Amino acid sequence: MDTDALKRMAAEAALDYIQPGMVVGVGTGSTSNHFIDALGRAKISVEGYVPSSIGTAERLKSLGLRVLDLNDTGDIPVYVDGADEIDPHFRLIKGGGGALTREKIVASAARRFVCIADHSKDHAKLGSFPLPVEVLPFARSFVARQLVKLGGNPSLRNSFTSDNGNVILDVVGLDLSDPVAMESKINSIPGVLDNGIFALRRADVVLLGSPEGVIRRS
Ligand code: ABF
Repeated sequence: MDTDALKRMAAEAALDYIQPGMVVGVGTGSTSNHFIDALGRAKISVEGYVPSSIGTAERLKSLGLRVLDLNDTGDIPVYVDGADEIDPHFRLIKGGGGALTREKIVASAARRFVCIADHSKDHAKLGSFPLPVEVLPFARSFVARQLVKLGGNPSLRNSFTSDNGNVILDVVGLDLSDPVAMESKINSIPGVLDNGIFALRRADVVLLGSPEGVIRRS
């Protein structure tokens, strides 16, 4: 089975967590796109969807699904999104698609975070995938120097502006053996909006598409 089919399998399994009347947070990326398409087919009578990016909002709208503003909802019962890496404690690296800041906000507003991915995202520890850090353009060079002091090697993502008007530094070489500490340390650098470590708000449920079927962990 190809990777895309495995992503679709995980995305469709996430429908089990959606109940009528809910407000549902929706992630960004190719796996989340499969989830949106599955929502379009399932036609569950939810209250609406809070998107984690402009792209996700557009895809939801194109399928006639009701998009809500996070400022108009209370806490969200469930958030469904993909990841770039998942560790055994459900801590994640996200942000390969550049939507990490809004993704973390919606995930943090959610009572349950269901992470959907193909099984290649399952890792014994975090750190192979370059860590995305969203940075105010004004602070790019300063933040890059601070990341070097933390042991990282940052590079500017080419020709990319986030939905929030910012740049992304992709950082390799950081020691992520204590993901909570590194998440906090990076976010304390002035000029950093957020980084792609999801350890303070990790996933609650992980659904992995594999050739043997969907692996469910919670
Ligand atoms: C989003 O989509 C991101 O946080 C993550 O970078 C990416 C996962 O990519 P895909 O679903 O396309 O494999 O969830």
